[in-house]
Amino acid sequence: MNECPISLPRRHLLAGSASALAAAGLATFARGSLAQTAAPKPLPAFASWKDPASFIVHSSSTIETRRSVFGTSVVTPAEQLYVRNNLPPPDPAVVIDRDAWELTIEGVKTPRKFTLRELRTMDIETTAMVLQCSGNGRGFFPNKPSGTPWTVGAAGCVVWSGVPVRRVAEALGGVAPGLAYMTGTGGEKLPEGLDPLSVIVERSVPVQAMGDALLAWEMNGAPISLAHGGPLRLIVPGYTGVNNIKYIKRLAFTARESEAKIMSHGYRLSPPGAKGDPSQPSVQEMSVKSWINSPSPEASTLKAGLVQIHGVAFGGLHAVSRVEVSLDGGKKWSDARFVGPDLGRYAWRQFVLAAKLPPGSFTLVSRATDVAGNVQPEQRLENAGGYNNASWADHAVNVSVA
Ligand SMILES: Nc1nc2c(c(=O)[nH]1)N[C@H]1C(S)=C(S)[C@@H](COP(=O)(O)O)O[C@H]1N2
Ligand SMILES: [Mo]
Repeated sequence: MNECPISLPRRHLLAGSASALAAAGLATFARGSLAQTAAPKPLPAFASWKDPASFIVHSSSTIETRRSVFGTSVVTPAEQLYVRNNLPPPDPAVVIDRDAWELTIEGVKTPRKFTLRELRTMDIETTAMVLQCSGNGRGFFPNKPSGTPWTVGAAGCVVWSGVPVRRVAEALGGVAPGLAYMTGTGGEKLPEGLDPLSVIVERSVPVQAMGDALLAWEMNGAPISLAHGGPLRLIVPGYTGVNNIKYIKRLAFTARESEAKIMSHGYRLSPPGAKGDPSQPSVQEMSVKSWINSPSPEASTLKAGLVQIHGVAFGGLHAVSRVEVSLDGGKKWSDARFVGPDLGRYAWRQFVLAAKLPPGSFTLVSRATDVAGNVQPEQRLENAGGYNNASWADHAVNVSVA
């Protein structure tokens, strides 16, 4: 009780805090924090193990990676990966006794319940993929759609390990005939007094998406944290973030799409001004996209000379095959070079272009092409929710060189 918890001598703690810090040689620290007007929001408890300097904390459930933080070694470390939760996560006890987590499989010949301990006895697979929120890039929409104004940081490239969904389905006699969807349900506790369908996180994807889907318990070489959906998460490579159900408790092959609001009305591509409804296309597959991370828009004036322009590029459902970079906002383009290992069609690739920049102003943009020949578009597709922004023009980085 009398132990001083930090290394400052006890008498300094008893004095006024500013003078105590001055005595400890930390006066600038004290001044810095006093001068700060709007203090940045802290990380919430369930993500407190992350690196605070890497994020823009929009809210306790929307935490964006800073553009300047993305490195060039392909995989996004867990400490720097964005977080998006529509509901508070389950009790942390679920990631203490991980093996006891239960998942029900329905819509197969012999439906049954598995514990995670049982799933671990099946043949595993590992997949690298881009996890990207459907609303990444929403911050560039001029009509300011409601929702988090993410720029580029609601995305990361993540490696997942677990059992392939198709293997589990085969073990249970196969998907029952005529079922067109794979529906995943999150295991969060639902707030009381509300219609469960209005809050539950339940999403359906076309049944073909099961081909490369995983029931994963490991992320980047470690058990999946509570923040990222541990103990068990559905991974649907090539599909936007929301289709990758955290804390999955039910995986069902179904004749129809889920009637949960997050499926029927949320994540729909509706015209500006219109509300989402089941007649509008659903936000599911990702498309070809790239952006420059360095120099970042957060950087101050650059020094004239050689600059390594680097960023990330991915094809969504397809592998990315080419990235071009322009220094003049898209008039002239040069091929960039891919850097580092190719982790497969669903992962992103890092690219770099070395450029000698004289003093002046530059608009740096990148444009990716996938193996199917799809080229990243100049313009976004306008929609009320601000989804699927792949516009290369929107992702431009303006720099001044002196
Ligand atoms: N059970 C459940 N799964 C979920 C969500 C959620 O709120 N609950 N959010 C989805 C959304 S909108 C996104 S963008 C991703 C975010 O994944 P991350 O927090 O691991 O980055 O998880 C998806 N899966
Ligand atoms: Mo999302």
